[in-house]
Amino acid sequence: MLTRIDHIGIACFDLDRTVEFYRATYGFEVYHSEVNEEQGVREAMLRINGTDDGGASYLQLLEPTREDSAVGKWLAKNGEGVHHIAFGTADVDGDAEAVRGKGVRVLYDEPRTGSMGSRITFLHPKDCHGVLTELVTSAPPSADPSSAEH
Ligand code: CMX
Ligand code: CO
Repeated sequence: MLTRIDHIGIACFDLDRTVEFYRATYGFEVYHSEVNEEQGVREAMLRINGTDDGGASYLQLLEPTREDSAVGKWLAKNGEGVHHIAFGTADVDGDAEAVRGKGVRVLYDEPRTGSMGSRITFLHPKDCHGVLTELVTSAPPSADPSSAEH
């Protein structure tokens, strides 16, 4: 069951400048940052609010690490902007299978590693009315290697 907006993914050309925009304009601070080579992104998570399922909602700012990555290709075509939305669930495997059973293409056979040790998968935007949609199960706090220092 999808219980929150986990994050909104925003593609940018310059992560540091975009982080500074969100800090200077709204006062949002970086909660966590990492490079995910599999996804081809350098990213910063800005925590916006906690949610009543015990999780949180973030902005995920994304700079491509290579031109042929999903975000690199998208930026070249569209410029900066909202790239995807992500719903949080306690069971990404089960929810991905349920969605697949409804005829929506799930891009990965098995969830992969996302921000802060989460497990993620994606639904094809052409099957979701033009919205690239991610499903996320957060790592339990103790299993998140970054939780101590973010
Ligand atoms: N939102 C909406 N539509 C999108 C899209 C997006 N983010 N990305 C691509 N599309 C559309 C394109 O506009 C194109 O439509 P048209 O044929 O009408 O022009 C179509 O989908 C195919 O796009 P493409 O440029 O040829 O790109 P690919 O098919 O090679 O890749 C996708 C598209 C969704 C399969 C790929 O982006 C993907 O695998 N995404 C999942 C992984 C990802 O996005 N990782 C980065 C984020 C990591 C994280 O969140 O942690
Ligand atoms: Co994401």
